[in-house]
Amino acid sequence: MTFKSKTMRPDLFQSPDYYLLDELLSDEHKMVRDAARAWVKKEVSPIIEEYAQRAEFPHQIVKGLGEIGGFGPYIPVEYGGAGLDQISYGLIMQEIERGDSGVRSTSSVQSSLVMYPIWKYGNEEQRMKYLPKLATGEFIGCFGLTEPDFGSNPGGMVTNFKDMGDHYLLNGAKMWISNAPFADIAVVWAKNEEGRIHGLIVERGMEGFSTPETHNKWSLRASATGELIFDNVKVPKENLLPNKSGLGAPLGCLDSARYGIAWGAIGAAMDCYDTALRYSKERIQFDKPIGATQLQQKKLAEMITEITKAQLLTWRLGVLRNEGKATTAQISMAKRNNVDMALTIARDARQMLGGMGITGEYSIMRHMMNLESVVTYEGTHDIHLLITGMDVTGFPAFK
Ligand code: TGC
Ligand code: FAD
Repeated sequence: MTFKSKTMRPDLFQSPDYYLLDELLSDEHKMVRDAARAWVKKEVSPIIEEYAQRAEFPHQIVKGLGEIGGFGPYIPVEYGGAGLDQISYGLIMQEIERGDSGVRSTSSVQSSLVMYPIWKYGNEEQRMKYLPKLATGEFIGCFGLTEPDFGSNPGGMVTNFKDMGDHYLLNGAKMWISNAPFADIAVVWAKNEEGRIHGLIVERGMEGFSTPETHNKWSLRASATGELIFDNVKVPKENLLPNKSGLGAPLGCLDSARYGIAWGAIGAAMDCYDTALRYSKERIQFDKPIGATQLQQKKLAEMITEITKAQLLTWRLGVLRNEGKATTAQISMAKRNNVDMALTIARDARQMLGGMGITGEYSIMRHMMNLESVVTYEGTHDIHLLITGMDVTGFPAFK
Protein backbone atom coordinates (compact mmCIF):
# COMPACT_ATOMS: atom_id res chain seq x y z
CA MET A 1 0.00 0.00 0.00
CA THR A 2 1.31 3.48 -0.86
CA PHE A 3 0.55 6.33 1.52
CA LYS A 4 0.50 9.94 0.40
CA SER A 5 1.23 12.49 3.08
CA LYS A 6 -1.91 14.21 4.24
CA THR A 7 0.05 16.70 6.27
CA MET A 8 3.34 17.65 4.65
CA ARG A 9 3.47 20.77 2.47
CA PRO A 10 4.48 20.61 -1.20
CA ASP A 11 8.24 20.33 -1.73
CA LEU A 12 9.35 23.85 -2.74
CA PHE A 13 13.06 23.16 -2.19
CA GLN A 14 15.59 25.48 -3.82
CA SER A 15 19.18 24.45 -3.44
CA PRO A 16 21.54 26.99 -1.85
CA ASP A 17 24.79 27.59 -3.81
CA TYR A 18 26.31 30.65 -2.17
CA TYR A 19 29.82 30.22 -3.58
CA LEU A 20 28.72 29.18 -7.09
CA LEU A 21 29.96 25.66 -6.54
CA ASP A 22 28.04 24.49 -9.58
CA GLU A 23 30.93 25.98 -11.55
CA LEU A 24 33.17 23.27 -10.06
CA LEU A 25 30.90 20.50 -11.34
CA SER A 26 31.00 18.85 -14.76
CA ASP A 27 27.92 18.58 -16.96
CA GLU A 28 27.68 14.91 -15.96
CA HIS A 29 27.75 15.80 -12.25
CA LYS A 30 24.94 18.31 -12.71
CA MET A 31 22.88 15.91 -14.81
CA VAL A 32 23.19 13.13 -12.23
CA ARG A 33 22.44 15.54 -9.37
CA ASP A 34 19.43 17.07 -11.10
CA ALA A 35 17.98 13.64 -11.94
CA ALA A 36 18.29 12.56 -8.30
CA ARG A 37 16.79 15.87 -7.15
CA ALA A 38 13.80 15.55 -9.46
CA TRP A 39 13.23 11.96 -8.38
CA VAL A 40 13.32 12.88 -4.68
CA LYS A 41 10.81 15.69 -5.28
CA LYS A 42 8.45 13.37 -7.14
CA GLU A 43 8.82 10.05 -5.32
CA VAL A 44 10.15 10.73 -1.82
CA SER A 45 8.89 14.12 -0.59
CA PRO A 46 5.16 13.42 -1.11
CA ILE A 47 5.19 10.19 0.90
CA ILE A 48 8.08 10.20 3.34
CA GLU A 49 6.44 11.95 6.26
CA GLU A 50 3.62 9.42 6.31
CA TYR A 51 6.03 6.48 6.22
CA ALA A 52 8.21 7.99 8.93
CA GLN A 53 5.16 8.58 11.13
CA ARG A 54 4.12 4.95 10.62
CA ALA A 55 7.71 3.71 11.10
CA GLU A 56 7.58 1.90 7.77
CA PHE A 57 10.08 1.62 4.95
CA PRO A 58 8.58 2.67 1.58
CA HIS A 59 9.44 -0.42 -0.47
CA GLN A 60 7.96 1.08 -3.65
CA ILE A 61 10.90 3.50 -4.01
CA VAL A 62 13.53 0.75 -4.31
CA LYS A 63 13.27 0.41 -8.09
CA GLY A 64 13.58 4.18 -8.60
CA LEU A 65 16.57 4.34 -6.26
CA GLY A 66 18.29 1.85 -8.54
CA GLU A 67 17.36 3.87 -11.62
CA ILE A 68 18.88 7.14 -10.35
CA GLY A 69 22.17 5.38 -9.50
CA GLY A 70 21.38 5.12 -5.79
CA PHE A 71 22.70 1.54 -5.65
CA GLY A 72 26.40 1.30 -6.47
CA PRO A 73 26.90 4.65 -8.24
CA TYR A 74 30.66 4.06 -8.59
CA ILE A 75 30.52 0.29 -9.21
CA PRO A 76 31.62 -0.49 -12.80
CA VAL A 77 28.85 -0.85 -15.37
CA GLU A 78 29.95 -4.41 -16.19
CA TYR A 79 28.58 -5.37 -12.75
CA GLY A 80 25.40 -3.32 -13.15
CA GLY A 81 26.66 -0.21 -11.34
CA ALA A 82 26.46 3.32 -12.75
CA GLY A 83 30.25 3.66 -13.24
CA LEU A 84 30.22 7.25 -11.94
CA ASP A 85 32.96 9.15 -10.14
CA GLN A 86 33.09 9.99 -6.44
CA ILE A 87 31.61 13.48 -6.80
CA SER A 88 28.57 12.11 -8.63
CA TYR A 89 28.26 9.50 -5.87
CA GLY A 90 28.38 12.28 -3.26
CA LEU A 91 25.83 14.41 -5.07
CA ILE A 92 23.39 11.49 -5.28
CA MET A 93 23.74 10.93 -1.52
CA GLN A 94 23.20 14.66 -0.90
CA GLU A 95 19.98 14.68 -2.89
CA ILE A 96 18.61 11.48 -1.37
CA GLU A 97 19.30 12.67 2.19
CA ARG A 98 17.69 16.00 1.32
CA GLY A 99 14.58 13.83 1.15
CA ASP A 100 15.28 11.62 4.15
CA SER A 101 18.35 10.21 5.96
CA GLY A 102 16.64 6.82 6.23
CA VAL A 103 16.31 6.52 2.46
CA ARG A 104 19.96 7.55 2.12
CA SER A 105 20.80 4.85 4.69
CA THR A 106 19.27 2.19 2.48
CA SER A 107 21.27 3.51 -0.44
CA SER A 108 24.54 3.82 1.54
CA VAL A 109 24.31 0.35 3.00
CA GLN A 110 23.51 -1.25 -0.35
CA SER A 111 26.23 0.68 -2.21
CA SER A 112 29.16 0.96 0.17
CA LEU A 113 28.62 -1.76 2.72
CA VAL A 114 27.27 -4.58 0.52
CA MET A 115 28.21 -3.94 -3.13
CA TYR A 116 31.60 -2.41 -2.28
CA PRO A 117 32.94 -5.43 -0.29
CA ILE A 118 31.62 -7.89 -2.88
CA TRP A 119 33.28 -5.84 -5.64
CA LYS A 120 36.57 -5.26 -3.79
CA TYR A 121 36.97 -8.41 -1.66
CA GLY A 122 34.86 -10.93 -3.60
CA ASN A 123 35.76 -13.18 -6.51
CA GLU A 124 34.36 -12.92 -10.03
CA GLU A 125 31.60 -15.50 -9.44
CA GLN A 126 30.39 -13.58 -6.37
CA ARG A 127 30.48 -10.28 -8.27
CA MET A 128 28.46 -11.67 -11.16
CA LYS A 129 26.02 -13.47 -8.88
CA TYR A 130 25.13 -10.55 -6.61
CA LEU A 131 26.15 -7.13 -7.96
CA PRO A 132 23.74 -6.76 -10.93
CA LYS A 133 20.76 -7.73 -8.75
CA LEU A 134 21.86 -5.37 -5.98
CA ALA A 135 22.28 -2.54 -8.52
CA THR A 136 18.63 -2.74 -9.61
CA GLY A 137 17.24 -3.35 -6.14
CA GLU A 138 16.07 -6.85 -7.03
CA PHE A 139 18.23 -7.88 -4.04
CA ILE A 140 18.53 -5.74 -0.93
CA GLY A 141 21.57 -6.21 1.28
CA CYS A 142 22.66 -5.37 4.80
CA PHE A 143 25.99 -5.17 6.62
CA GLY A 144 26.60 -6.84 9.97
CA LEU A 145 29.51 -5.44 11.94
CA THR A 146 28.10 -4.04 15.21
CA GLU A 147 27.29 -6.46 18.05
CA PRO A 148 25.44 -5.95 21.33
CA ASP A 149 28.74 -5.66 23.25
CA PHE A 150 30.96 -4.27 20.46
CA GLY A 151 29.89 -1.04 18.79
CA SER A 152 32.70 1.51 18.63
CA ASN A 153 35.17 -1.33 19.16
CA PRO A 154 34.19 -3.82 16.43
CA GLY A 155 37.57 -5.58 16.67
CA GLY A 156 36.28 -7.25 19.86
CA MET A 157 33.45 -9.05 18.03
CA VAL A 158 32.51 -12.54 19.18
CA THR A 159 30.49 -13.73 16.15
CA ASN A 160 32.51 -16.64 14.79
CA PHE A 161 32.64 -19.42 12.22
CA LYS A 162 34.20 -22.89 12.22
CA ASP A 163 35.49 -24.82 9.24
CA MET A 164 33.37 -27.99 9.05
CA GLY A 165 35.06 -29.39 5.94
CA ASP A 166 32.40 -28.80 3.30
CA HIS A 167 30.86 -25.64 4.88
CA TYR A 168 31.34 -23.05 7.62
CA LEU A 169 29.25 -23.05 10.80
CA LEU A 170 28.34 -19.48 11.82
CA ASN A 171 27.25 -18.44 15.34
CA GLY A 172 26.65 -15.09 17.00
CA ALA A 173 24.50 -11.96 16.72
CA LYS A 174 24.65 -8.50 15.20
CA MET A 175 22.63 -5.51 16.36
CA TRP A 176 21.44 -2.18 14.89
CA ILE A 177 21.57 -3.42 11.31
CA SER A 178 19.98 -1.17 8.67
CA ASN A 179 17.79 -3.03 6.11
CA ALA A 180 18.10 -6.27 8.14
CA PRO A 181 14.36 -7.05 8.47
CA PHE A 182 13.86 -7.45 4.71
CA ALA A 183 17.39 -7.93 3.34
CA ASP A 184 17.92 -10.79 0.88
CA ILE A 185 21.60 -11.06 1.77
CA ALA A 186 23.85 -9.95 4.61
CA VAL A 187 27.59 -9.25 4.45
CA VAL A 188 28.58 -10.48 7.90
CA TRP A 189 31.91 -9.96 9.66
CA ALA A 190 32.98 -12.86 11.87
CA LYS A 191 36.12 -14.41 13.35
CA ASN A 192 37.55 -17.74 12.25
CA GLU A 193 39.09 -20.24 14.67
CA GLU A 194 42.35 -18.23 14.69
CA GLY A 195 40.47 -15.04 15.57
CA ARG A 196 40.95 -13.48 12.10
CA ILE A 197 38.00 -11.39 10.82
CA HIS A 198 36.45 -12.41 7.46
CA GLY A 199 33.41 -11.35 5.48
CA LEU A 200 30.73 -13.96 4.68
CA ILE A 201 27.65 -13.60 2.49
CA VAL A 202 24.66 -14.99 4.38
CA GLU A 203 21.44 -15.46 2.43
CA ARG A 204 17.88 -15.18 3.73
CA GLY A 205 16.43 -18.65 4.07
CA MET A 206 19.59 -20.28 5.41
CA GLU A 207 18.56 -22.43 8.36
CA GLY A 208 19.28 -20.82 11.75
CA PHE A 209 19.45 -17.26 10.31
CA SER A 210 16.83 -14.77 11.55
CA THR A 211 16.46 -10.95 11.37
CA PRO A 212 14.09 -9.59 14.04
CA GLU A 213 13.13 -5.93 13.62
CA THR A 214 14.09 -3.27 16.18
CA HIS A 215 11.02 -1.23 17.15
CA ASN A 216 10.35 1.98 19.09
CA LYS A 217 12.92 4.16 17.32
CA TRP A 218 12.41 7.93 17.42
CA SER A 219 14.96 8.31 14.61
CA LEU A 220 15.31 6.93 11.06
CA ARG A 221 11.73 5.76 11.30
CA ALA A 222 11.40 5.27 7.53
CA SER A 223 14.43 2.93 7.57
CA ALA A 224 14.11 -0.61 8.88
CA THR A 225 16.64 -1.62 11.55
CA GLY A 226 17.08 -5.07 13.01
CA GLU A 227 19.26 -7.81 14.44
CA LEU A 228 21.03 -10.63 12.65
CA ILE A 229 20.98 -13.87 14.60
CA PHE A 230 23.10 -16.85 13.58
CA ASP A 231 22.30 -20.11 15.30
CA ASN A 232 24.52 -22.78 13.77
CA VAL A 233 24.04 -21.39 10.26
CA LYS A 234 25.64 -23.56 7.57
CA VAL A 235 27.30 -21.11 5.17
CA PRO A 236 28.63 -22.57 1.88
CA LYS A 237 32.38 -22.14 1.53
CA GLU A 238 31.96 -20.22 -1.71
CA ASN A 239 30.23 -17.45 0.29
CA LEU A 240 33.44 -16.33 2.04
CA LEU A 241 34.88 -13.10 0.58
CA PRO A 242 38.36 -14.33 -0.34
CA ASN A 243 40.36 -11.20 -1.15
CA LYS A 244 40.72 -9.36 2.16
CA SER A 245 40.57 -10.23 5.86
CA GLY A 246 41.23 -8.48 9.18
CA LEU A 247 39.46 -5.47 10.70
CA GLY A 248 40.78 -3.35 7.84
CA ALA A 249 38.30 -5.09 5.49
CA PRO A 250 35.09 -3.74 7.12
CA LEU A 251 36.83 -0.46 7.95
CA GLY A 252 37.63 -0.04 4.24
CA CYS A 253 33.89 -0.26 3.46
CA LEU A 254 33.22 2.32 6.14
CA ASP A 255 35.53 4.80 4.40
CA SER A 256 33.26 4.69 1.37
CA ALA A 257 30.01 4.91 3.36
CA ARG A 258 31.26 7.71 5.65
CA TYR A 259 32.27 9.71 2.59
CA GLY A 260 28.70 9.40 1.25
CA ILE A 261 27.29 10.44 4.63
CA ALA A 262 29.46 13.58 4.62
CA TRP A 263 27.64 14.61 1.42
CA GLY A 264 24.27 13.34 2.60
CA ALA A 265 24.31 15.46 5.74
CA ILE A 266 24.65 18.57 3.55
CA GLY A 267 21.38 17.57 1.86
CA ALA A 268 19.53 17.42 5.18
CA ALA A 269 21.07 20.76 6.23
CA MET A 270 20.13 22.42 2.94
CA ASP A 271 16.53 21.29 3.29
CA CYS A 272 16.29 22.69 6.84
CA TYR A 273 17.92 25.98 5.83
CA ASP A 274 15.72 26.38 2.75
CA THR A 275 12.57 25.68 4.76
CA ALA A 276 13.53 28.11 7.54
CA LEU A 277 14.51 30.82 5.06
CA ARG A 278 11.17 30.59 3.24
CA TYR A 279 9.23 30.53 6.51
CA SER A 280 11.15 33.54 7.85
CA LYS A 281 10.03 35.63 4.87
CA GLU A 282 6.39 34.61 5.21
CA ARG A 283 5.81 34.51 8.97
CA ILE A 284 4.75 37.91 10.34
CA GLN A 285 5.18 38.77 14.01
CA PHE A 286 5.17 42.28 15.49
CA ASP A 287 4.00 43.52 12.04
CA LYS A 288 7.08 42.34 10.12
CA PRO A 289 8.53 39.09 8.78
CA ILE A 290 10.56 37.27 11.41
CA GLY A 291 13.32 37.18 8.76
CA ALA A 292 13.64 40.96 9.17
CA THR A 293 14.79 40.54 12.78
CA GLN A 294 18.47 40.40 13.65
CA LEU A 295 18.21 37.25 15.78
CA GLN A 296 16.66 35.18 12.97
CA GLN A 297 19.11 36.62 10.40
CA LYS A 298 21.98 35.52 12.64
CA LYS A 299 20.71 31.96 12.50
CA LEU A 300 20.25 32.03 8.72
CA ALA A 301 23.62 33.69 8.11
CA GLU A 302 25.39 31.09 10.22
CA MET A 303 23.52 28.27 8.49
CA ILE A 304 24.49 29.32 4.99
CA THR A 305 28.09 29.91 6.10
CA GLU A 306 28.36 26.41 7.59
CA ILE A 307 26.64 24.78 4.58
CA THR A 308 29.05 26.54 2.22
CA LYS A 309 32.10 25.42 4.25
CA ALA A 310 30.79 21.84 4.27
CA GLN A 311 30.16 21.94 0.51
CA LEU A 312 33.75 23.02 -0.10
CA LEU A 313 35.12 20.35 2.27
CA THR A 314 33.24 17.54 0.56
CA TRP A 315 33.96 18.77 -2.95
CA ARG A 316 37.70 18.76 -2.19
CA LEU A 317 37.39 15.35 -0.52
CA GLY A 318 35.66 14.07 -3.66
CA VAL A 319 38.53 15.30 -5.82
CA LEU A 320 41.00 13.55 -3.48
CA ARG A 321 38.96 10.34 -3.66
CA ASN A 322 38.83 10.51 -7.45
CA GLU A 323 42.63 10.76 -7.37
CA GLY A 324 42.86 7.86 -4.87
CA LYS A 325 44.48 10.16 -2.29
CA ALA A 326 41.80 10.65 0.41
CA THR A 327 42.78 9.23 3.80
CA THR A 328 40.52 7.60 6.40
CA ALA A 329 41.21 10.54 8.72
CA GLN A 330 40.19 13.09 6.09
CA ILE A 331 36.93 11.20 5.59
CA SER A 332 36.37 11.11 9.37
CA MET A 333 36.80 14.87 9.58
CA ALA A 334 34.19 15.46 6.88
CA LYS A 335 31.68 12.96 8.33
CA ARG A 336 32.03 14.43 11.81
CA ASN A 337 31.95 18.07 10.76
CA ASN A 338 29.09 17.81 8.32
CA VAL A 339 26.76 15.72 10.46
CA ASP A 340 27.33 18.01 13.44
CA MET A 341 26.74 21.01 11.18
CA ALA A 342 23.48 19.51 9.89
CA LEU A 343 22.25 18.67 13.40
CA THR A 344 22.94 22.21 14.62
CA ILE A 345 21.15 23.67 11.60
CA ALA A 346 18.19 21.33 12.07
CA ARG A 347 17.85 22.39 15.72
CA ASP A 348 18.07 26.12 14.89
CA ALA A 349 15.73 25.80 11.90
CA ARG A 350 13.19 23.98 14.03
CA GLN A 351 13.18 26.84 16.53
CA MET A 352 12.74 29.36 13.73
CA LEU A 353 9.43 27.72 12.82
CA GLY A 354 8.16 28.04 16.38
CA GLY A 355 5.33 25.61 17.11
CA MET A 356 4.98 24.69 13.44
CA GLY A 357 8.52 23.30 13.62
CA ILE A 358 7.44 20.33 15.70
CA THR A 359 4.80 19.18 13.21
CA GLY A 360 5.05 16.81 10.28
CA GLU A 361 3.88 19.59 8.02
CA TYR A 362 7.53 20.54 7.61
CA SER A 363 10.51 18.21 7.19
CA ILE A 364 12.76 19.78 9.81
CA MET A 365 11.88 17.76 12.92
CA ARG A 366 12.17 14.52 10.93
CA HIS A 367 15.63 15.54 9.70
CA MET A 368 16.61 16.51 13.23
CA MET A 369 15.59 13.17 14.70
CA ASN A 370 17.17 11.24 11.81
CA LEU A 371 20.46 13.04 12.29
CA GLU A 372 20.65 11.75 15.87
CA SER A 373 21.28 8.32 14.32
CA VAL A 374 23.58 9.67 11.62
CA VAL A 375 25.79 11.31 14.27
CA THR A 376 26.05 7.89 15.99
CA TYR A 377 26.34 5.33 13.22
CA GLU A 378 29.33 4.76 10.97
CA GLY A 379 31.50 5.87 13.91
CA THR A 380 30.20 8.23 16.58
CA HIS A 381 31.01 11.95 16.72
CA ASP A 382 33.56 11.24 19.47
CA ILE A 383 35.20 8.29 17.69
CA HIS A 384 35.78 10.49 14.64
CA LEU A 385 37.34 13.14 16.85
CA LEU A 386 39.69 10.46 18.22
CA ILE A 387 40.57 9.39 14.67
CA THR A 388 41.57 13.00 13.88
CA GLY A 389 43.41 13.24 17.19
CA MET A 390 45.33 10.05 16.42
CA ASP A 391 46.12 11.27 12.92
CA VAL A 392 47.64 14.56 14.06
CA THR A 393 49.45 13.29 17.17
CA GLY A 394 50.27 9.71 16.23
CA PHE A 395 48.81 8.48 19.56
CA PRO A 396 45.68 6.25 19.49
CA ALA A 397 43.56 7.33 22.48
CA PHE A 398 40.81 4.69 22.10
CA LYS A 399 42.12 2.27 24.70
P1 TGC B 1 43.07 -0.29 14.35
O1 TGC B 1 44.14 -1.01 15.13
O2 TGC B 1 43.20 1.19 14.18
O3 TGC B 1 42.95 -0.93 12.89
C1 TGC B 1 42.82 -2.33 12.71
C2 TGC B 1 43.38 -2.68 11.34
O4 TGC B 1 42.59 -2.03 10.33
C3 TGC B 1 43.41 -1.15 9.54
N1 TGC B 1 42.58 0.01 9.22
C4 TGC B 1 42.05 0.21 8.03
N2 TGC B 1 42.14 -0.47 6.88
C5 TGC B 1 41.44 -0.02 5.81
N3 TGC B 1 40.69 1.07 5.87
C6 TGC B 1 40.56 1.79 7.01
N4 TGC B 1 39.77 2.86 7.07
C7 TGC B 1 41.26 1.37 8.16
N5 TGC B 1 41.35 1.82 9.43
C8 TGC B 1 42.18 0.97 10.08
C9 TGC B 1 44.57 -0.84 10.43
O5 TGC B 1 45.70 -0.46 9.68
C10 TGC B 1 44.79 -2.17 11.13
O6 TGC B 1 45.40 -3.06 10.21
P2 TGC B 1 46.43 -4.20 10.72
O7 TGC B 1 46.88 -4.84 9.46
O8 TGC B 1 47.51 -3.46 11.47
O9 TGC B 1 45.63 -5.09 11.60
O10 TGC B 1 41.67 -0.67 14.96
P3 TGC B 1 41.05 -0.41 16.40
O11 TGC B 1 40.52 -1.71 16.90
O12 TGC B 1 42.01 0.35 17.29
O13 TGC B 1 39.78 0.51 16.09
C11 TGC B 1 39.90 1.76 15.51
C12 TGC B 1 38.55 2.48 15.41
C13 TGC B 1 37.98 2.77 16.79
C14 TGC B 1 38.83 3.81 14.71
C15 TGC B 1 37.57 1.66 14.57
O14 TGC B 1 37.32 0.44 15.09
C16 TGC B 1 36.27 2.38 14.29
O15 TGC B 1 36.18 3.08 13.29
N6 TGC B 1 35.20 2.23 15.14
C17 TGC B 1 33.87 2.75 14.84
C18 TGC B 1 32.96 1.61 14.45
C19 TGC B 1 32.04 1.95 13.32
O16 TGC B 1 32.20 2.94 12.61
N7 TGC B 1 31.08 1.09 13.11
C20 TGC B 1 30.16 1.28 12.00
C21 TGC B 1 29.27 0.07 11.83
S1 TGC B 1 28.42 0.08 10.29
C22 TGC B 1 27.26 1.25 10.43
O17 TGC B 1 27.15 1.98 11.36
C23 TGC B 1 26.35 1.36 9.26
S2 TGC B 1 25.12 2.51 9.42
C24 TGC B 1 24.76 2.63 7.78
C25 TGC B 1 23.55 3.39 7.46
O18 TGC B 1 22.43 3.01 7.87
O19 TGC B 1 23.73 4.37 6.61
P1 FAD C 1 29.17 2.57 22.08
O1 FAD C 1 30.34 2.09 21.29
O2 FAD C 1 28.72 1.76 23.25
O3 FAD C 1 29.40 4.06 22.48
C1 FAD C 1 28.65 4.73 23.52
C2 FAD C 1 29.29 6.11 23.75
O4 FAD C 1 30.64 5.94 24.20
C3 FAD C 1 29.38 6.94 22.46
O5 FAD C 1 29.12 8.29 22.76
C4 FAD C 1 30.83 6.78 22.04
O6 FAD C 1 31.31 7.89 21.28
C5 FAD C 1 31.53 6.68 23.38
N1 FAD C 1 32.80 5.96 23.29
C6 FAD C 1 33.02 4.70 22.88
N2 FAD C 1 34.33 4.40 22.92
C7 FAD C 1 34.96 5.51 23.36
C8 FAD C 1 36.34 5.86 23.60
N3 FAD C 1 37.32 5.00 23.38
N4 FAD C 1 36.61 7.09 24.07
C9 FAD C 1 35.62 8.00 24.28
N5 FAD C 1 34.31 7.75 24.07
C10 FAD C 1 33.99 6.52 23.62
N6 FAD C 1 25.99 -1.13 12.56
C11 FAD C 1 26.24 -2.04 11.57
O7 FAD C 1 27.16 -2.85 11.67
N7 FAD C 1 25.47 -2.07 10.44
C12 FAD C 1 24.43 -1.22 10.25
O8 FAD C 1 23.76 -1.26 9.22
C13 FAD C 1 24.12 -0.26 11.28
N8 FAD C 1 23.05 0.55 11.16
C14 FAD C 1 22.67 1.34 12.21
C15 FAD C 1 21.47 2.04 12.17
C16 FAD C 1 21.07 2.80 13.27
C17 FAD C 1 19.75 3.50 13.24
C18 FAD C 1 21.91 2.93 14.40
C19 FAD C 1 21.52 3.77 15.58
C20 FAD C 1 23.11 2.24 14.44
C21 FAD C 1 23.50 1.43 13.37
N9 FAD C 1 24.68 0.65 13.43
C22 FAD C 1 24.97 -0.26 12.43
C23 FAD C 1 25.47 0.62 14.64
C24 FAD C 1 26.37 1.84 14.84
O9 FAD C 1 27.47 1.80 13.99
C25 FAD C 1 26.80 1.88 16.30
O10 FAD C 1 25.64 2.27 17.05
C26 FAD C 1 27.93 2.84 16.55
O11 FAD C 1 29.12 2.37 15.93
C27 FAD C 1 28.19 3.05 18.06
O12 FAD C 1 28.20 1.84 18.75
P2 FAD C 1 27.30 1.66 20.08
O13 FAD C 1 25.92 2.05 19.74
O14 FAD C 1 27.54 0.29 20.59
O15 FAD C 1 27.87 2.73 21.09
